[in-house]
Amino acid sequence: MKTLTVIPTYNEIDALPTTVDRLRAAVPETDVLIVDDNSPDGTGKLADEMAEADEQIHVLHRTAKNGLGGAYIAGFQWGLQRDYDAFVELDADGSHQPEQLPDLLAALETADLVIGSRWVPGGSVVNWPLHRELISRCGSFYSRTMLGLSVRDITAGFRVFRRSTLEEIDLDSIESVGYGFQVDMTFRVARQGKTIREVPITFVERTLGESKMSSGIVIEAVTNVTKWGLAARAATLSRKIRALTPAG
Ligand SMILES: Nc1nc2c(ncn2[C@@H]2O[C@H](COP(=O)(O)OP(=O)(O)OP(=O)(O)O)[C@@H](O)[C@H]2O)c(=O)[nH]1
Ligand SMILES: [Mg+2]
Repeated sequence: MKTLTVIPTYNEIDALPTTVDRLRAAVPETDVLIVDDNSPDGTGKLADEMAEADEQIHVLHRTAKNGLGGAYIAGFQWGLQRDYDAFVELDADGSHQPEQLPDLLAALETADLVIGSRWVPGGSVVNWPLHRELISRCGSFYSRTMLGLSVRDITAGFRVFRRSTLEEIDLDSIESVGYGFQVDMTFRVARQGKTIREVPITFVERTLGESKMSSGIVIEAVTNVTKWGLAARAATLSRKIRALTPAG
């Protein structure tokens, strides 16, 4: 299976080299695509140097900070124009352990989307402040309930998609920029009736660089989940009413 690991970056000059080195050591066969949003700290230039030294590393430069969702979509579109069979999402900041990627890839043999999960038995977080854990757990619970999904870690960003899964999603219609993007992707895959598997991972709080998490990102995710959940309920209700109404 030919795999592309997409790593979005914004100001990750300190963390990126270690993450990529660990990834190349743990899964040497994966190609890597770094999607940089013109980071002021020079991450894009560093990525170019890394790509020059390793033919399996590629870089996509975007002109402005446009959110994690937009970066992933651009990365997926780049890969879909090529012959990759599977697409990995991996943060640059060291929170996702590349050494656990083989577990996710193995699970893809019987799934269309694999999610590296903090909130299933065996999953864990290391050094995460309590308020972050609460936001994540509550966010997953709310999304799961609103959208009628059984996924435990719905905002998780360590994932593997089969090519066919991405091909059936209209990527241009994805609106979320923050981690609502992860919820949106999960919801769309589930609605296609595809198989989603969660694999336990150890999520480690970043030690290098700064978080891009903001209240705006949380508000965007909650607003969108509420909107999608209500729209899905309205659609079900109108189907039921139509079924009860005699034709003609
Ligand atoms: N290209 C691009 N990458 C981004 C953007 N925002 C975040 N990223 C990257 O996406 C990954 C996850 O971002 P983080 O800041 O770690 O966000 P997070 O993991 O939700 O938050 P923390 O847990 O606090 O680190 C990192 O590799 C970031 O550099 C963006 O606007 N553009
Ligand atoms: Mg992070």
